Amino acid sequence: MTTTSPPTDPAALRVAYLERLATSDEPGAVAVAVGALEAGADPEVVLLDVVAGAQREVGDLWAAGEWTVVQEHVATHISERVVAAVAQHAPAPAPSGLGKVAVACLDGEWHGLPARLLSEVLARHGWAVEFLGASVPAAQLATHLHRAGPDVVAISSSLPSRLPAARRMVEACRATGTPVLAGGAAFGEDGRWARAVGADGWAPDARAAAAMLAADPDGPWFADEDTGASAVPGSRDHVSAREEQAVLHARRAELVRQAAAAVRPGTAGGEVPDELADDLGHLVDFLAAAVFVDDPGLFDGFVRWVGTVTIPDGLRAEEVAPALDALAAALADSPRTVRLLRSAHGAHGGQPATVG
Ligand code: B12
Repeated sequence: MTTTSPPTDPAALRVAYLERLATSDEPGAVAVAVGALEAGADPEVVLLDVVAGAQREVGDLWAAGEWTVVQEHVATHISERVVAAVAQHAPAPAPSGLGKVAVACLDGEWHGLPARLLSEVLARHGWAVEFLGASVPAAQLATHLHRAGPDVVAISSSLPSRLPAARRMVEACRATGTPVLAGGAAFGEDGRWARAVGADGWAPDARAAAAMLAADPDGPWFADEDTGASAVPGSRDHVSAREEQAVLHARRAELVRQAAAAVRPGTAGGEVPDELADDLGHLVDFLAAAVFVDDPGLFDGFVRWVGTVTIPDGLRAEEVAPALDALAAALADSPRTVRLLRSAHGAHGGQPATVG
């Protein structure tokens, strides 16, 4: 006897939804979501367990090389439309007076859908929400906060490499006196890097954020003054971390060329394939972010990830170790950075080349 799962079962809906994304079937994807709502599904479940759940799987399929970046783009566009269809079919209630929240992605952060999902959910919990979208420059955000005067600013990022930008955004928001709530994969599984950049609070997902803001609409939400970073702001350690991060930032293009020449000698003095330059650029950006928050775990995590991703012409698993060595040789004057590069070999399951 075959058992059919109820029309509101999130796991079954996610499978059906992903099938629609896989065939670029926008009307079909909208029908899965609206059908679930009509069957009594909670809009939050459709947004967070079906759409967001499927989007994570889209990311894994892309990283595994099973889906192209174009398929990911088409799927994400359809998911944006489905989020709009859910909002139209099951509108959020009028704001309940809890307050006003502005939701913005960090400068250079193009993952707007996570922040959009957060905005939809907070609106359902009675907040007056302003969604400011992807890649918002910190200075413009501060001007907007002065003008619009929200009670809370929610900053979003999916890439830990954007943490230096997060610090700039927190400082810009702090100058307006607006409490800063941070979230998204960029800030680490336990939010430790939200502390490190000085945010007033962090939540793992939209549900937790809504619950936290309902319990305490004003913040700050981090209980203690522990910034989580081992380097006390202004201390020698902190300054040297910022100096080494600035070196990585300033020398990014040159370091990418040097690492490319080391892993693919044929590119020396010539063109570096875009995908390889892109991956090596991310390697330098994640290294700079790890130096910035003084956490080797951040860079080790990226090195483990980059070794598993199959991007045609991108950095190959066997090229990671020589790239780490080339960067260590080029950055010999940055002791903290070299320490992270050497420890990352372990995360990649290898040994650093003996220098000298
Ligand atoms: C769609 C997508 C894109 C789209 C984004 C378009 C859009 N409109 O969002 C585009 C094409 C722009 C893109 C680009 C890139 N992407 Co992309 N992307 C994705 C993908 C597949 C889905 C994102 C999504 O829809 N998320 C929606 C749901 C899933 O997000 P969520 O995290 O659950 O959101 C919740 C929480 O984070 C939280 N939250 C989020 N923000 C906030 C804020 C606050 C204040 C709070 C409290 C909570 C909170 O609440 C949300 C709702 O519950 C992810 C896969 C993934 N696992 O996320 C990869 C992914 C994030 N991308 C990745 C990468 C590498 C990139 C690129 C660098 C690729 C490249 N080489 O160019 C670029 C970087 C561009 C940039 N600088 O931003 C990697 C990151 C890996 C890593 N090591 O960090 C991922 C994980 C894919 C993978 N599996 O490897 N990407």
